Formats: sequence, C-alpha cells, structure tokens
Amino acid sequence: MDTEKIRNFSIIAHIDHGKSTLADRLLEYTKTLPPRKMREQVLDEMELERERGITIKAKAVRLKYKDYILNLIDTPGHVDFSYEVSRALAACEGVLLVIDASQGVQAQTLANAYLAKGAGLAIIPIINKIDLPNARPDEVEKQIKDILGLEDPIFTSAKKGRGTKNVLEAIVERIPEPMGKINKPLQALIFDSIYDPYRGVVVYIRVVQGSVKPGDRIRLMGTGRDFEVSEVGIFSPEMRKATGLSSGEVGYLTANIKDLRDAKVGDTITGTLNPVQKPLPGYKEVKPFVFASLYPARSEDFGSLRNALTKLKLNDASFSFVEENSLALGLGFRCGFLGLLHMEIVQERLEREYDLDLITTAPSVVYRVTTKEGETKRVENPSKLPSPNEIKEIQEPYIKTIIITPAEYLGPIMQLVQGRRGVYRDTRYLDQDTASLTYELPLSEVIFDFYDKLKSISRGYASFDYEHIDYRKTDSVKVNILLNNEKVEGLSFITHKEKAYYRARELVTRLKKAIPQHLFPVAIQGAIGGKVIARETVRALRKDVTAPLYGGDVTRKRKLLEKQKKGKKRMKEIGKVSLPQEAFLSILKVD
Ligand SMILES: Nc1nc2c(ncn2[C@@H]2O[C@H](COP(=O)(O)OP(=O)(O)OP(=O)(O)O)[C@@H](O)[C@H]2O)c(=O)[nH]1
Ligand SMILES: [Mg+2]
Repeated sequence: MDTEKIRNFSIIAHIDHGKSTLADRLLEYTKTLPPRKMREQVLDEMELERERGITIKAKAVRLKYKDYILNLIDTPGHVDFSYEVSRALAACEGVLLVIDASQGVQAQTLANAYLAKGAGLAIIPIINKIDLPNARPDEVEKQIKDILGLEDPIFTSAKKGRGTKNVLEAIVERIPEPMGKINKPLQALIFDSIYDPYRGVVVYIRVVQGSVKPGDRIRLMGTGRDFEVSEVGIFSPEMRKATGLSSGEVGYLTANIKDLRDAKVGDTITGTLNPVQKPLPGYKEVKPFVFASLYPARSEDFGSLRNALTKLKLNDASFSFVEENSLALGLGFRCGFLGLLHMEIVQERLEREYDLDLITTAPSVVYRVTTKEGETKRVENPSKLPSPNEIKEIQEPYIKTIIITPAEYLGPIMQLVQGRRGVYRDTRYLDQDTASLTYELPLSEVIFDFYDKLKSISRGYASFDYEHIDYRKTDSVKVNILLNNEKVEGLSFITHKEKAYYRARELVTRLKKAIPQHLFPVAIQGAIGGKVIARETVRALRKDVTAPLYGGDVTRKRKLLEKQKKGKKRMKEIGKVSLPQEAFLSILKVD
C-alpha cells in the first residue's frame, strides 16, 4: 500500500454535535456498508449506546474514496471518555472537528481542539446541523476563527446528507499522508484492545513504520513478550482479514495473546527478529478517579458478581475493582471509575448483561492521607480513613474546569462554582454573548449533582469540561451514619468541615424518607467521631401485613411473604433494618 493514498483521521466534537451521524454519511457515500445494513449512528453498536444515543467507545472503520484509503475513528464526546479521544488521536494525522451550528463552540469543542492541536494534527472544522431553524453558521464560523484560529470550515447537515462530498475532498486535500517508511523495522502503536470470545485478545493498531503479516514473530515492548501473529485485518466496520498491514495503516491483529494485560493500550509492537530500540511515546495511563462500592443485593450472588466484573474488565481497562468486606453490607467490591457516567454504565451493564441486582454506594473521590507517622496512602473508601488523631494531613484531587455559557447566566454560575469551593481563574468572551469561565475546584464538589445544577441554572445552555490537575490540602472530615446505633459503612462520607453539619442534616432527612417503616422505630444519626450532629427517627409501623390473614389460609400467607421478599430485592439488611437502594444514593442529592 502506497502511503501517499492513505489518510488517517478522527472525528471529534462536543457531545451530540453529530460525529456518529457524520460518520454514517461518510460510510454511506463511500458505500462501505450496503444500504440494508445502514441505520442511524451505525457505529454505536452497544445496546446502551443506542438507547442513550451517545457514543461510549471509539470505533475505527476503513473507507475507500476514489483511490484513497481513509481510516476513520469515531470518538465519544462525553468528558468521562476523553481518554478515548486522546488515544484515537495518536493513530491519526488529522481530525474533523464537528461543531453544531445552533450551539457553536462548547466546552468539549475547546478541550478536544486543544488535544488535536497539542498532538500537531491537521484540523478541519465542520459546521454541522445547518438545516436547523436556529442554526447560525456565520456566527459559528467567526467564533472558531477568533477562538481557535481555524479557517475554511465545511458546512454540513449530516442528518440530511448535505456537504458530505466536500468533507471527503477536504480529508484528501487537507490531511497529510502518514510519514513512516515501509522498509524500516516494524513499529506499531496499540490504540485499543478488546477481548473477543472467538478470537481471544484483538489488538487495534496503527502501523507507524514497517509491516506485519500472519506468521510474523512480534514483540510487545512493554512486557518484552513475544508472540506469533495469527491474523491481521481491517475494520469494514466489522473485522475483515487482510494479507498484511504496512506503514500508515490502521487495523487489527491477533496473536494468541491470552491475557488482555499483555496487550496494553499505548504499548508499541515491534518485530522479534529486527526490533526497534525505542517504543513510541504511548499514552498517559488512565486512573479511575471516582470510587463506589458494589454489593450484590442477595449475598449468594457474590461469586456471579466477581465473574461479571472480571469479564467486563476485559473490555474496559479503565475501570478497577478489589474485593471488600463491610460489616454492614457483607462481601462486595470497591470499584474505580472515570466519572459518574462511566459508573452508571458499568452498573447498568452488570444488571442487564449479567442479571444481577446491585446495591451501589455513593461515589467518593480518592483522598491522599499522610499519617502522623509520616506514611502517605490513597484512601479510596471513606471507611478506610484513619481516625482524626492519626492524621497529619488530608489532600483531595482538584480539577481545572472550563464552563462555556451565554453571558446572561455568568452571575448565577459563578455563585454556584464558588459555593463549591471553586478558585476563580479567568473569564473570556468567545463572542458578544458567549463567555468561557475557568475555575479550579475539588473533584468531590463536582461529583455531587454539579452538572444538573449547572444545566438547570443555565436552562441547558452551559457546558463544561474538566481535567485533573493535582491534589491539594483540605480540611475534610468523615461523617458516619448510624442506624439504631449501628454504623453503616456504605453511607459514611468525607466532606469539607464547613459542609459537614449541613450535609449530615440533609442526608439524615432524606434517609428518613427513603427508609420504610419497620415494626420498631429506626433511629438515624449522623456523627463525626463520637459526636452526633444530626438525628431523625422513622416511627414504628403498627400493623403486621399478615395480620388480616390471621387464622386464614397458610399458603396465601406464604405467598404474601414471598411477594414482599421479592419487593425487597434491592434492599440490604443492616442489623434488623432494611435499607433500599435509594438510601445509598440520597447522599448524591444533598447539596
Ligand atoms: N437536525 C440535525 N440533527 C443532527 C444532525 N447531525 C446529527 N443530528 C442529530 O443530533 C443528535 C446527536 O447525533 P450523534 O451523531 O449521535 O452525535 P455524536 O456527536 O456522535 O454524539 P456523542 O458520540 O454522544 O458525543 C442525533 O439526534 C442526530 O440525529 C444534522 O445535521 N441536523
Ligand atoms: Mg457519537
């Protein structure tokens, strides 16, 4: 394959600006898929992607346009998955930056454009959705010129199929061909890897130089392990065997790799016989930032939950889990996620694909704690926080956030962010009535309903993006929740000292509403150490549900109890108290 005729690009944008729909049009125009296989956002294959109408995982496809080969990678727009974008970019020479003509530049537009610039890629701006009645393509053209210095946008309606040919022409003309040489030793970047039940580990690669074909011996430079290539191929979009892949090409290979951990994303593949000396730059490893515990509602499901997590992890290296044993909740797992959406998705997949009923505790960030003895540790679970008299210092993760909003909402938004301990950095005007705000604030303040608040304050117009910056010293305390004097670990939380009283009071009130009445009173308390700071009581229920059946038919009575038991599926017994799933999530709603 002549590299002169290859173009590798990603489609990047703010969430919902039309990346996957534009990909549809490119697939259609180039007849990559027969019409009977076309459907809307055809690359979003996962059931959850289709249901929610969002892309979760990046997808690669090869297109033929004239005598060119185009390798397209469609990426997700949601901030939780931005690591997918940075990975995709490393396999490309250019990007299509899609911008919704009715919304203009949004937070992830900026964030993704900067990523592409940083990687030195050619950027083709695409102003999409020009069919919408409130589209303002001229203003958006001016915005991207002023803010990003990008010119000559292409105007499209991905929905109506307008501008598709211009996009293809621009790809060919404006994105450079790949640089590597075919007659050099093999060097290929792993930009993704998945576990396929039939093929085993499938490694997605971008060949930077040299070539690879079945039968070749390859070395994964990260681990130094050697394998024999059994199959190579391309994405069309389903995997299709090829005779080989050479410099500049994007495709996949399998090599009897058993463990996904051997095929680490970001690693470099080279030839065993003629290896290169230095690996490619690779990626920053993604670390989970948000942690929550998952417990099976029925304790006998613990083994199935472990199985399900192990399988899920095979295709999602960004999430982590370790076994944990809680006095109150029994055996479960402490899991790490990239953000709240990621957490929701993992939980939903477990419940659906593996038919599990789960109790999920409220998410928490990782704290860095230095003890008086001078030891520093990561605390991923509030229950593991050392007692106050052992702690010298607590640090919590901070993020830098960009919020883009119509100027009229600036005031209330600044108030919101400052209430979340935000440190103001800067305001810029993107045009007359759109502003971008930069703040630094604790991640812990964002995982509690920040996004919902931002959306409601701005009537849905503000968008935000963030990146992790560092850990900073914080004045935080742990609040324990007790039910009839028994500590419930899944409910305790770490919060800033100044917010402890308020949060404890709010949570206790919410729990009162969420906990059903029992045959005895349930005392709910919030406490810091031994000091109770909030208290409520759920009054006892008088009536026994089976009382009306007294003396009656025993089978009916048993049926009724059975029915009740089913209704309790997502309840957890804490001592004698049944706690519904909502109780664990009420913590999230406290503001
Ligand atoms: N009117 C109009 N709607 C469009 C156009 N392009 C996309 N849409 C709609 O916008 C919504 C989002 O489209 P997607 O293609 O899923 O957006 P995306 O950028 O891939 O979204 P994520 O992958 O979740 O970030 C869908 O309802 C599309 O039908 C367009 O040109 N005009
Ligand atoms: Mg998409």
